[in-house]
Amino acid sequence: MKNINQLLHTTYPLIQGGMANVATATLAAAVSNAGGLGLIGAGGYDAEWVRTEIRKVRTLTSAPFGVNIMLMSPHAKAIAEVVVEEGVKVVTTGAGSPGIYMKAWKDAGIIVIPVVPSVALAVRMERLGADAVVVEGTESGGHIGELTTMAIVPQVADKVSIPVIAAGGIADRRGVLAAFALGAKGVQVGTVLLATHECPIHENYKQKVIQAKDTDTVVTGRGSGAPVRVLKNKMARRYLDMANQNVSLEELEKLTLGSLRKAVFEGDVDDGSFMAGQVSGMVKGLRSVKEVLSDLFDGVEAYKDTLEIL
Ligand code: TUI
Repeated sequence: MKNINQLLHTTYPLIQGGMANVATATLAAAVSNAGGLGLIGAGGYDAEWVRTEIRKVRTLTSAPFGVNIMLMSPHAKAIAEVVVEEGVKVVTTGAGSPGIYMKAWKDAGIIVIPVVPSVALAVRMERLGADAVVVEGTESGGHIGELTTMAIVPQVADKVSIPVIAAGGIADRRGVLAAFALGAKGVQVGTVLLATHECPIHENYKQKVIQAKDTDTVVTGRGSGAPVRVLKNKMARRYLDMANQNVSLEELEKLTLGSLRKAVFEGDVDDGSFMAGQVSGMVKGLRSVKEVLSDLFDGVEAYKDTLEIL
């Protein structure tokens, strides 16, 4: 089995999360230039936005990068075509099954890495021809599944023969080593990249992550079928109040992405939706992306023989 660095042509076996509205060409290029795989997060944007960002990232880095497609987006189908047209090498997907796009992507030679929250989905993705899976624990920020990284990663690793990349709850070298110990061959991180100089979000968002303590995230929308982990604030409380009402998935998506934009662009601490993972409490200050990646991987090689990694 190829390791992640061989598969993705990276220095570190690390993928950046596809964070909607956050993961622009700027962040993707910073992560790729630092030795990981940067991603453009298509989120709720349309296909032409994604095309522009793909072209922009190529002006900022010659290192490999990918595109994350949020499958609940009404633009998913058009974006699925744009990644082929633009010759994107790696696609990750979230919030659904990429089954209908798989053949076209594989025919185009794209490396496809779906993000999954369960064994059943991981097995389905392998059968569909996925090259690897990101297995995302409920510690993550944004749209999440039910299972913790600790519980789900080894269960998936036991059931698939493609490489497993762990996500959720990873913010420093201890998390990376834990992921490898659980059977992962790489990691995906998001929250820890929010508080970086290169991350193109409002200063208030960065400060909220830095100031958060361990218990400062909450999951909204559990009852609606689209649970989303955010930092606690007035907006989150309003969401929780909506839990007992019959809010449609479409409506929730609109509200989620609308309030996410308020957080990302306006730093609206009351009405914004500050998606972030449980490791926010470990993020202590602003750093460069390069510093974050060094902090995640420096010294990990010493465990190479024990953990069969890298
Ligand atoms: O997708 C994410 N995280 C996200 S997406 C997002 S934007 C959003 N907007 C409105 C509502 C909800 C989200 C913010 N954060 N992570 C990957 C992930 N994928 N987590 C869970 C899943 C998932 C869930 C169900 C993957 C597949 C799946 O399949 C269901 C099926 O079709 O069988």
